[in-house]
Order: sequence, then structure tokens, then C-alpha cells
Amino acid sequence: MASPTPAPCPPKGQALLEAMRRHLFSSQAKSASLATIHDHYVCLSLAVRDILLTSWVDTADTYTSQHVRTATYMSAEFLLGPHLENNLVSLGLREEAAAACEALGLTLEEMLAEEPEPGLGNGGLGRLAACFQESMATLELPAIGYGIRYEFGIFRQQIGPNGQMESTDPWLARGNPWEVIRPEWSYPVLIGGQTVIGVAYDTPILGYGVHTANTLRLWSAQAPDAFDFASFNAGDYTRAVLHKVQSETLSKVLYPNDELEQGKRLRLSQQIFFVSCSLQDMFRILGSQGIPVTEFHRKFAVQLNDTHPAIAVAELMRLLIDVHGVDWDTAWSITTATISYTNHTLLPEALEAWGLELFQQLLPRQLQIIFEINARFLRTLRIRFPGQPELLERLSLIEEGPHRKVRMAHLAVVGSHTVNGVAELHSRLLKENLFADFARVWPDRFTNITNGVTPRRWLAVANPPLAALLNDAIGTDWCRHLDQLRKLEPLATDAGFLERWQGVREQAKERLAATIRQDTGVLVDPSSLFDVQVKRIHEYKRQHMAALQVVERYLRLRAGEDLPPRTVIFGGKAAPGYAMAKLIIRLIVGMAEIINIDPAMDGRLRVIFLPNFSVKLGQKIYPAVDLSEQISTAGMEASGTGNMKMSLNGALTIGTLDGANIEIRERVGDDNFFLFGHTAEQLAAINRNGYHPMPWLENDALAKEAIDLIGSGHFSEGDRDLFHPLLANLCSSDPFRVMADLGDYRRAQNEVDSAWCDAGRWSMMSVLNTARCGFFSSDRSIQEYADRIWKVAPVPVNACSVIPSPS
Ligand code: Z57
Repeated sequence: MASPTPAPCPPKGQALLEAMRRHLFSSQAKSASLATIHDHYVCLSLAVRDILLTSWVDTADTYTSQHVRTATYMSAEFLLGPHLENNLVSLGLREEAAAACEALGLTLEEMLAEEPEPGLGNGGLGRLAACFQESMATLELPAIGYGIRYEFGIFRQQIGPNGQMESTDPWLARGNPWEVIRPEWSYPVLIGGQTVIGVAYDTPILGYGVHTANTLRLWSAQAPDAFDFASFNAGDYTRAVLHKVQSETLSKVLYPNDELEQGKRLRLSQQIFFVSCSLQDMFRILGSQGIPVTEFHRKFAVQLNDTHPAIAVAELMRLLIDVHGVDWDTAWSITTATISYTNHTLLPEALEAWGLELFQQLLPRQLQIIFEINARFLRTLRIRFPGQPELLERLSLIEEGPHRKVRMAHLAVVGSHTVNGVAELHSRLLKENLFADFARVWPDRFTNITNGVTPRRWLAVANPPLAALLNDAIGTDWCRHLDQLRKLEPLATDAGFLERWQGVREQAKERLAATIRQDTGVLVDPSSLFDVQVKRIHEYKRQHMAALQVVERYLRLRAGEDLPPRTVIFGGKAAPGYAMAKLIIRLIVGMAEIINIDPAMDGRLRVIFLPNFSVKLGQKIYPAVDLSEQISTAGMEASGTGNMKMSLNGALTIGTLDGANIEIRERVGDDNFFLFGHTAEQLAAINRNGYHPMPWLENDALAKEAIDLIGSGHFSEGDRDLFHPLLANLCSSDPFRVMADLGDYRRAQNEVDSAWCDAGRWSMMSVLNTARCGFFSSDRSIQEYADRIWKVAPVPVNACSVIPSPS
């Protein structure tokens, strides 16, 4: 419990400075004369950590003594981004930290730049998990995040003349001041007949302006102490060490695929590894609080972030039955009362299905349990739907055929009490397509919770000038209650306010221009329209459609057309094995090389590929976006969250009716959104009649000219073959319907050009985007999960002193 009489706390700015000096000596073992910038960064972080430890320890005490119901979020990815600035803002200490740095002859900016980001995720799914952790803490919800402490996060991307090059991300190489190892909390996991130990590493997740600091618990793989002692005794020392290395590779590296399942054995091992450790940890907590195992579902709600942790259904059954002696039926009630599952995609290539052979080798007992779950499930179906074997085959947890597979999505649906999609359209399509049969069986199991993003990182931290303007104009409440942004609406027509708004936007664009200069060497005009598409490179997101549009613009400018100046900025990683995505990057880089030096452009078109898109870089980009490109093929982007970050910071969207774009448009108003493209329904109808891109292309002289120019080698130093795979694909099957949407995309882009020319109106639309985006706070998403799925209530943590409100 927190102490009943709060002790007075020392002034925090002074405490920071003193703690930095102390840590230089006691943690870094250096004098000021030898200290590097990185040493100072570590000292500042440790000083901040000292301050937040009070909240962290008090939070754990409160949760333990009050036996609180707890939400656990299981995710193979947490794309956290740097901690330091976020923690400073949450503690209301940014100004104090800046002052402490200055007292030491440093700047806060150089400290922040030193922090390597924990890139333990690929894209939207991992970043969502990170936003959710922060919102759970801010809403004072008892929660634990469970995942993997990858030693190497998402690869670092460099861009050369041949496109993407990958290198490793050794983010832990210089230590990590934000984690605490808990060797006393480690658990054995049996995989393929060998035991691996998972050791807990805890990172505090601070709530904003509250005393709550929740825990993100990541598992690191270790060989058992007495590892392969038998072979060691037999003199085969090297073999023993090799085995040790093998088990420790489990948490070595994050698989760099977003929305592609490769069926790799190490990946399945990672999944059972972190899921089993997490569930064993929950049993340990239960036991330490004297709660019987049959109350598991009252103590814990477990959210599965996609199917990566879906093995939890079988593993929880195994632990209940084999380890804790519970009977099958009771175990099954507990499991389904505990688990719920979020689906994040409809793309078939992303749906996990593990070959039975591999499963049997690695996890024989869990497979046996899955078979039993399936047998019981199919039995009830046979009674409810007699004479429909095809229905049973479609619903089975096992995919039949020459290579039988375990369908992880089916395991997740059967083992959960609730299944949710991540935007209205996505959740509807889930019920109509992917899970249509399940929706017949259990219509009430399916629901929607639209994604959100945290306004702390994505507004307060990323865009301090905008935050200051908001504080001044509508008060400081928006940061915890993002709906308050509504108060901006009347200011959208206030000339004085619009001028300040413009000033804030210019600052952000100048800042990004400086980053672009540093990272690419290209000078861009901060007064030009910043047209931005940053996200993973994937054909369904259609970066190649945006690229075609840029080539068309280039042709029109060369032909003498008068178009307002634009800077088109791309960023994003391609999975190292995804050739088409890498070719798209290569095309953009080739275009940039030619267009940026063409004097005929006369400063009216610049193309930039910003290397190594990351959370850190995102924080610089999102505030500077004028036009947000959200152009996926309708029905394919489950939600999108970058769309929310941009709109929140005052960007206008050009987008399709896909994912959360639809809900953004509904809220900001159709006058303040550039809509184009076929709807998911229209595309389905087109598909039924057989789609071919040629008829669309034949009537489109400009598109043809653009494709011919690319094919001529204009952007590849005369190489006519380089982009052939991309162009041939577009002109033959065009799986993502680029040609069907290209003409309407151009029309919408022309509307953007005209709208941009009326600067006053553009500013007003920009304000209205921010004003009407409050719904897309991850606080709102988490409130919905807590109320409708987890049934967890806030548990305030007693504060040592009132945390100062942010400046
Ligand atoms: C991933 O980043 C997403 C879905 C997946 O199935 C995998 Br694997 C990775 C993304 C969706 O593509 C986005 O549309 C969505 O906004 C995000 O998950 C968070 O829900």
C-alpha cells in the first residue's frame, strides 16, 4: 500500500540535476571530463527513472494489496519508441529536464537524440499495442503487457541507389536504463523436447498526470542452468554450449514481416515461449494472492493481439488441466471466460496456419489439446447443423488437404468470449467474410472497437508548438480528454487564431525540412504542400499508385502546366523478402533522383524517400503533413492509425473508403476530406464480373504515358527491365486495383491542388480536422475494451505529491 500520510517530495528540477551528477559517478563510473553525450543521456534517464520508481512501486503495491482485476495484453510486438521524452511529459518534467541539462552545458534535444528506440514491432499492430499500454496506465487500469524482449528489433533501413538495404538493430548494445531484470520470475517452457527458460524484464509504462505506472513484461530466452549436463559430463562441452546458444536464439530477433506468415519453426517457438511464460506468471500472481486457480478468469482478462499469441487457448487449458489438476469442462469455461481476441487483417497471406508436423514436433501436448477442443466443437456443430459437412469443414480448427494445418484464427475464435475488429468496416467485413460461418454459430461473439492513438506521444510530445497553442486556446484538458478538441471548432474561422495555427504548422514543416536535408541531402521548400505517405511498404497500401501519380505530375509540369509546388514524401520499410515492395522503393528512389535535379520542375516538385521510418522519425513527420495519403484498396486496410496521427495534427486526408478513413471522414466532415476510389462493395461486384486493368488503362492517355516513361528506363538509368515486374503486374492482373482507382485518384489530387491555392480555406479545414478527431484517442478505444470486453475498472494509485500539470 502507498503510505497513508504522503511525505513531502523535494522540488523535482533540482532533484533531476543532483541525480544526474550522482549517476555519472555511481552508474557510469566517470568524471565529467570523460563523460560522453551517451553517458549524459543514461544519467538523465536514470534520474527520471528514480523519480518514476515511486509511482511504479506504489502501483505494484496497490494492485497487490487490493487483489485487483487485471487486464493482460499479449502481443508479439510492442513498437514502443523512445521513452525519455514521453516519461518527462507524463511526469510534467520536460521544462525541468531542459533546465537540468542546461546547467550541465547540454541540451535536452541532444539527450533525446541519443536514445535508441526499442523497435520491437513491424508497424501498426505493434504501435497499437504501445499506444494501448500508455492509455491503460493513463486510465488507471490495472494492466500488464506481455511480450518478447527481442535482442534485435526491426531492422534498420538504409537507402542507396538500389533501394533498401537492411542492417541489424542492436538496440541493447549500450544497455537499457528503462528495464529491470527480474531473475526471480522466470519460467520453463518445453519446446520440441527441450526446456527453455524465460526471464522477465520489466519496463514501467507511466500514465499521464496520474500516479499509475503499469508494467510491460518482456521475456528473454535463457538456457537452463544445468543445460545439457549429460553431454557436458560425457565430454561434449561444445555441444552443450551450442545447445545453450540455440535456446537463447529464441528471443534474438523480431521477424520483419508485416501481414505475411512464413510458417517458420522459430516463430512458432517464440509464440509458445512468451505465451507460456506469461500464463505461468499469471498463475504465480494468483497463487501469491491466495486465489484458487478456478478463479483465474475473475482475476485476469487476456487480450490476444492478433493470432500470434493464439496458442494461449491450448496452453491455458494445458496448465489448468496438467499442472493445476482442473477437469476439462471447468478448464474450458475458465479459458473462454478469460480470453478475447482482436483480429487485425483480412489478408489471406497474413492468416496463420501451422503445419501439423511442425506442431506435433514442437508442441505435441498442445496439439493433442487442440484436437480435443476441435472434436468437442465439431460434435456440438453436428447436432446444431445436421447434414452440413461442408460447414463443419469450413469451421474446423484443422485445415484438411495434403498438408493439414492448425488454423490459429479459428483456435482464437473458438477459445474466446469476444472477437473484435479494429474499425467499423473491418468488423463488418469480418462477420460477412472471414468469420461468416462463425458469426452464424455465435452472432454475439463479434464486435467492433475502432483503433485509436495516444495524444500524449502523437501530439504533446511530437508537436509541442501545437500543444502550447491548444493549451492557450482551449485549456489543457484535451490531453486526457481528447474530445475537448471540439472547443476549437469556433476558432476555425477566427483570423487571429488561424494565423497562429499557420505559424505552428510552418514550424513543424521547417523542422521536417531540416531532417530531410540531414537524412537525404535534399533541400525542400517548407512552404510547398507536404504530401506524405509513411507506412509499411505493401502493394495493398498502393505506394505504387502514389508513385504513378507523381510521374504524371512530372509529365504535366514538363508540358508546361501550372501546378502549386509539392513535396511528396515517402517512408516505410519493406519486408526483406518481399521483392515487389522493394521494387516499389527502388522506383521511388529512381524517380527522386531524376525529378529532384530536373530544372524544368523549377521547384514545383520534389520527391523524397526518408530512410528508416520509425516511431522517432514519425514524431517529426506527422506534425508536418499537409496531405495525408491513405489510399489502400477498399476493404484491405483493417484500420490504419497513421491516418489518425496525421489528421489529429491538422493534415487533410486524401483517401479511399477503407478502414478508419471512413470514420475519420464521417467525423471531420466530407468537405474536409478528399475522397476517391471504388468502395469495397463496388470492387466485390467488379471482381464477380472478372477484373482486368486494360480497359481502365486504354482510356487513360496520361496513365499510359507515365507507365511508358517508367518502362523506358527514364528512372533507372536506361534499364528497361528493372521495373518490368511491377509494370507487367499492374497491366495484367493488377491485384490491388490500381488502374480502377487511378483516374479518380487524379481527380481528387486536382481538387487538392485547387484547395491548396486558397490558403485561408485550407487552414480552416486543417483546424477542423484536429477539432473533430478527438474520437481517435486510444483512451477511447481502451475505455471500450475495459467496459465491454475486460470488465476492468480503474484503480487509482495514491500519489506522493500532486504531479505538476504539463507546461
Ligand atoms: C499489422 O501491422 C496489422 C495487421 C496485421 O494483421 C499484422 Br500481422 C500487422 C495492422 C493493420 O494492417 C492496420 O490496418 C491496423 O491499423 C493495425 O494493424 C492495428 O490494428
